[in-house]
Amino acid sequence: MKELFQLILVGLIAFPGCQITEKKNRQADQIMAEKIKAEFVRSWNAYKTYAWGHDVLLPVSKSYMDWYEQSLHISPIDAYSTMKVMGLDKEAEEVQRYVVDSIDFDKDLFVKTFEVNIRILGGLLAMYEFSGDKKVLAKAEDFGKKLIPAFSSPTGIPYYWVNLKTGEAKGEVVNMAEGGSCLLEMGMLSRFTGNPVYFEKAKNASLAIFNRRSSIGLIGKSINVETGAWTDSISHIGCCIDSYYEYLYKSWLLFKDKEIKNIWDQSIVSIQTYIADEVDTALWYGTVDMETGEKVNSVVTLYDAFFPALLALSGDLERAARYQDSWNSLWKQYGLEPMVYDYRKKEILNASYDLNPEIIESAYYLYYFTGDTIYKEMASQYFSDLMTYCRTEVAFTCIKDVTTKEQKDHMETFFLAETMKYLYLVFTAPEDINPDDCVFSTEAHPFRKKQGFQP
Ligand code: DMJ
Repeated sequence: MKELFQLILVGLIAFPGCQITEKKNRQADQIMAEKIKAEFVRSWNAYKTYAWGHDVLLPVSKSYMDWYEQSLHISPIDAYSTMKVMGLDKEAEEVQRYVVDSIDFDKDLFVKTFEVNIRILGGLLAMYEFSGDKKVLAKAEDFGKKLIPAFSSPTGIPYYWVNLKTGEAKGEVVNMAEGGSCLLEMGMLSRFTGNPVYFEKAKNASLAIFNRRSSIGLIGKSINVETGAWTDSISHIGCCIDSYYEYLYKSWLLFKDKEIKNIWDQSIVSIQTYIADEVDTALWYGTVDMETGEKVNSVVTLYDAFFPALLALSGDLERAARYQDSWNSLWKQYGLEPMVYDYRKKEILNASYDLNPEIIESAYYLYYFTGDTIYKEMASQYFSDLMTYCRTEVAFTCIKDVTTKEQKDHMETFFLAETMKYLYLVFTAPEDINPDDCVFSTEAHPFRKKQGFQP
């Protein structure tokens, strides 16, 4: 200890300038984190004022909408873990009480299995992990049980829709993200309840997808869950397949399942061999035929910008940095990212931007793993552009066209769950909330890695 003090003293005497710069940087980060938190609170208050009890805030008309005929309260459940990360305990407690006292999922509604799994089940599990409230776990288990009938297909890949009351499941064609992104939530439910069935169902689904891979190790975009036949045989890493890959690697980190790790190890080799696309000096990931690996097109969606984060997490910092550069250049060109883009033709195919988090998520992981301030600068730029183009009188809204910046009237629930959380985490480091201590779900709900029940 004495030696440490001596060292610090020598450092202070030798490099006083460094100390001052270091302090200034810390202060600047703190100011940014507080600004982001204040914007989160402003948006949350707008939700409470204009949309309380409903799924989504409409931040221009100051109104609300629900996903289905009845509300599932998606915004507050999705936002809770960000509140805890930001230290907003009063707000978080209010949501927790509301979930326990007033939310009943026993509703005769067909819901999208994938979407409610990542937003509602994931949100409830994070709520249980932060609060330790057994009543919250009971809600999560009740909700998880309601999703189980979705896995009753002949292949074990979940149906698109499931009825929360009757358990009827339907919708036999699903994409790979919808079919293969339940591992984290179902695995955490198994860990918390001690009942392995949830993880087993999710794992079967991922295995069923992998077992239908082509001879070159690629999977298609969508499948019939009853026949197991591919209904779209294009292959890529982006929208509609993305979180299938994300959940392979992340569930290895969380549950140490070697079979799943083996799927990831094989899949990433095929991805880098066939899907990676070098264009001049830039790295992109395009679309290929799953059987032959031949290029089909160079169309990407802004969801694909999650991939640098996954590359960084899995240790491939070089490709992660190169791919993030490609996305960052696109963002800089428009001040936001377009939803669909052709990187060879340099042409926008869908100009909307829905407050999506992926590019920010990747900046966060890259900053965390490299410490390179270039990623902090990127995040500052993204926040500043969100403030300029997406901020409304009361909250933030999606954009119809990134070239004109015309606004829509919708604040996605993932804006509170993911976009604001990752922005905040770039500038501050709450204890235990980082990619070493936890695994963030595809909706950015942090699940701690600490050893417990292994499903
Ligand atoms: C989120 O709901 C999740 O990240 C999902 O996996 C796909 N992307 C949206 C946000 O863009």
